[in-house]
Amino acid sequence: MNRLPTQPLGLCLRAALVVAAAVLASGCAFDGPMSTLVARSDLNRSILSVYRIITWATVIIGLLVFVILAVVLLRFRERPGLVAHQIHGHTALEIAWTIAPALVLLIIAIPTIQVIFRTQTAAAPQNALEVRVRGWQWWWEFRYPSLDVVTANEAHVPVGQPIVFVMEGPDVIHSFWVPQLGGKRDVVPGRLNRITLTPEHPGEYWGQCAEFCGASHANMQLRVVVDEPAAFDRWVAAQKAPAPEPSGDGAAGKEIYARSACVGCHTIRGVSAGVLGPDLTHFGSRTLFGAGLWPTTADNVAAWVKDPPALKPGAKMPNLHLSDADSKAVAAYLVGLK
Ligand code: HEC
Ligand SMILES: [Cu+2]
Repeated sequence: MNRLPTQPLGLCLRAALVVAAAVLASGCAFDGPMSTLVARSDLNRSILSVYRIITWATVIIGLLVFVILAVVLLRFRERPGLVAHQIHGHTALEIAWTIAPALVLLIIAIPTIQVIFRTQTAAAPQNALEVRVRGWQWWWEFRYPSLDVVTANEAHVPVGQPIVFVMEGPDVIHSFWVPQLGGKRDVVPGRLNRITLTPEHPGEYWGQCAEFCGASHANMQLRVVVDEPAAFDRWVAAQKAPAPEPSGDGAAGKEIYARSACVGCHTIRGVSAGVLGPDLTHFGSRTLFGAGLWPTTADNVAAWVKDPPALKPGAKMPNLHLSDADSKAVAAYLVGLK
């Protein structure tokens, strides 16, 4: 029999690949902030239960196949004097290998269909808190109709209460996705999609637009902050309060804001009522801006106000050519809007 000569270089290469794959795999974080394997809501727990059933079913089938393969390879390996014995058909075997996969599919299908129905229910429980999610190119708006609160990119919700996120698409298709709280839901213009879930642990959960929507799709992040009920009530009260009056640099910034094009796109209650950009009434209370891209510091905000498209490709907020001094003053005003 002809055998391929063992190539030392090829072997080394293969060994190196295996080591590299192992090192890479060890870098996978199963509990990272964007991991779907961490269940922090009832919804994600039910999705994970389906993952688990499918993983175990495939692991068991995989092991079984490899064991049978090994036995067959060893028992029927080439030996002198061994002649293959031809048979034709085996009714019992054929029935068995038709029924077994059907059973496996049934075991997977029943919980999967149950969870699909459970996650697609249109009716939210009576005590659910409604959060209207608007996906804009390239930021998120959150409206709380029952609380009269509007915010952007950072939604707060209370732990233990059912939340119904209702998706509205003002421009193109986006997809709302907070992996630890639940699956993705498309945000489609002309449709109201819903996702209902009960957050089960306080914390800060990361999200990301999951449907390609243009230049800054990758920069369209969000946060859902799950608060204890008392902390949530404090947040609501603070958001409903009027915007604080600025002093010093901030007072000059307010004047510049009020006489610039800003007022056409942004709302600061009592100052302006634009609707094309994020509501800035309590901008300073959000830890990040630009859809999760930068910490809300005076320097970052000044850089943004000076030239948004330079910081975020395609940004729908134009460069208004403010001077350095004016950008700083406006930033001081905005960061003070706690
Ligand atoms: C043509 C409409 C438009 C004008 C004019 C405009 N903005 Fe914006 N602004 C936007 C949009 C849209 C965004 C969201 C950009 C993004 O995150 O992709 C935004 C984002 C911002 C943000 C970040 C908000 C957040 O929570 O992420 C700040 C701060 C801001 N604008 C301040 C200003 C100031 C100050 C002015 C005036 C100097 C101004 N904007 C003028 C549309 C506008
Ligand atoms: Cu997107």
